[in-house]
Amino acid sequence: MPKKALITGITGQDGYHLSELLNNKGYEVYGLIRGQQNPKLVRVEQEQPYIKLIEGDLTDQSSLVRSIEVSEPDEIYNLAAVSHVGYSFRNPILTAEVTGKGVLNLLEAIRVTGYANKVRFYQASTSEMFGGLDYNRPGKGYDENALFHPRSPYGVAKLYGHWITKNYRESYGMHASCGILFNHEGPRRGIEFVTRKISNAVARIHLGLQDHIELGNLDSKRDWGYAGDYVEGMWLMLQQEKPDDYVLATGETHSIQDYLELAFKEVGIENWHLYVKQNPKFLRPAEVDILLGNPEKAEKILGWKRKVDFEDLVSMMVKHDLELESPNKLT
Ligand code: NAP
Ligand code: F7E
Repeated sequence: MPKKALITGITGQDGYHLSELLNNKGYEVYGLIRGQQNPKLVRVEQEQPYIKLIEGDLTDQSSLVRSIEVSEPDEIYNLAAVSHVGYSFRNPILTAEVTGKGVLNLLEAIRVTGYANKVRFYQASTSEMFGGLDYNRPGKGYDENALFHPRSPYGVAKLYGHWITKNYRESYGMHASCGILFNHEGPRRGIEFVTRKISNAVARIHLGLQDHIELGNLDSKRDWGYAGDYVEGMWLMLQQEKPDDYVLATGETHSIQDYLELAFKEVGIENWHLYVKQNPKFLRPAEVDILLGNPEKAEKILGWKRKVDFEDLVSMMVKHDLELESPNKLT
């Protein structure tokens, strides 16, 4: 019998990569999809016809109960969230409902359906829970024992999701693990996130389709890896005998300016400053200045290590967008 996995957030970046990984491993993959007219439904149906889609929403507990009854999963990966930090400042209550309380809705659905001791559960925790302020170990980076100090409604909601998952592990003996993932990107990244916004704009500038890009804070630094590597770590967490929490990161940090420099170089432009304008619209009420992760525990226990480095990530994203935006593309 093939293993069965239920993935929430199936239409997102990680949902794409994780379902590909699990399908290749022979899993039967179920995906929760929300909304009556979700435009991403067509994309999933065309590109990943093997996914069995179940309608549901993290804020609607009855739909979560049904999704478990229908899929009878061995593993559940909770990737669904309001995930954009800037958006969470403008929509903090929705963010709390989905990204925070949504996790409880799903854990309760697991408990009331009698799956607490039958299923393995993954919660998508985040480096945004650290907040970049207590960066007191320069060079070493945040590990699983570092202090949390979230700096956005998103980070605060994720911290609730993190602790309620740990609480269900301790209270009901659930095999529930949290992956504290640092930023991971790739061609499937939403256009509203800075790396994809830049790679897409660089391609369009090169092709003469736009003449500049508007950005907010260019000084913040992130530990950027490739999403395809990180979903492997999620799966490995659920294959362990004991549930636990793990940081997945590259152990390197780079600024937005570093990313801009490499992305523009990819199309032969050395002086990227000429094409970038700062727009206060993209600044946040509070910023996470620097994130650097320490993945030693995941490397030691899970045998996980990122494969794609920063330079290759930037190059991969720009090349993809050049192809996507090219008027001569074959499709
Ligand atoms: P993403 O591309 O923004 O995808 C988010 C997914 O959540 C989408 O499929 C979206 O569905 C779904 N969703 C939103 N609200 C929902 C609701 N009320 N009910 C059900 N589904 C809902 O995010 P991602 O980059 O793949 O990240 C996956 C998870 O990891 C998220 O929880 C994110 O917060 C977390 N995370 C991401 C990173 C990163 O760097 N990518 C790092 C750490 C943690 P629609 O298509 O219907 O909008
Ligand atoms: O911003 C700055 C912005 O939105 C990165 C999510 O996946 O990773 C992601 O959150 C940095 C910030 O990602 C623009 O101020 C400048 O300092 O790409 P981002 P994020 O906020 O790090 C974490 C780990 C998650 O968990 C989240 O779900 O870039 N920045 N100018 C900009 N950011 C955006 N989006 N747009 C700009 O124009």
